[in-house]
Amino acid sequence: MNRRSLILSAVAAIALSGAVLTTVPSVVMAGDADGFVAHDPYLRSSTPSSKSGAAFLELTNNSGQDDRLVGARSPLEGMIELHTHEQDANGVMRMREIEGGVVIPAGETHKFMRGGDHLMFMGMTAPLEQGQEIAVTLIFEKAGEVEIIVPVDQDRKPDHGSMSN
Ligand SMILES: [Cu+2]
Repeated sequence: MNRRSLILSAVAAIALSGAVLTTVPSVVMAGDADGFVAHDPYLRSSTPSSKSGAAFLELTNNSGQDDRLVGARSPLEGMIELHTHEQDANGVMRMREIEGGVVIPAGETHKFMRGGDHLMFMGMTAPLEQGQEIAVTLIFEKAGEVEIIVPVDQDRKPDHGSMSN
């Protein structure tokens, strides 16, 4: 609850700044040249009945200015945190929340990928269904809210730099 209220107050702060939420949030599909382009998004859970999952995508900033992804939400129960993986002192890879959001400079692409940064879905109350399409709202510091569609793909294998399915 604590983290959730923190995120909600962050969103409220953005709204109060007047930068966003004064209009209907823009819906940006892959290929929109003027905002953020989400390439190949997908969401999966580690086991079919898991109450948490992770979403991966490549996010390109075509907005013309540096920006920062500060949060995300979806209609699913629970919440979404921005996570990354890092090695602890014992050499074990662990997930942790990214403090302060993810900076994406103008014209650059940030990869949310297996073993790296990801959108962590926590506290889900129903299992993800293969092929289900989730409307995920990405919240940017400057661009405001951008909705993308993220399909559930439980079968997706990690990419290893090659272009394959
Ligand atoms: Cu995570």
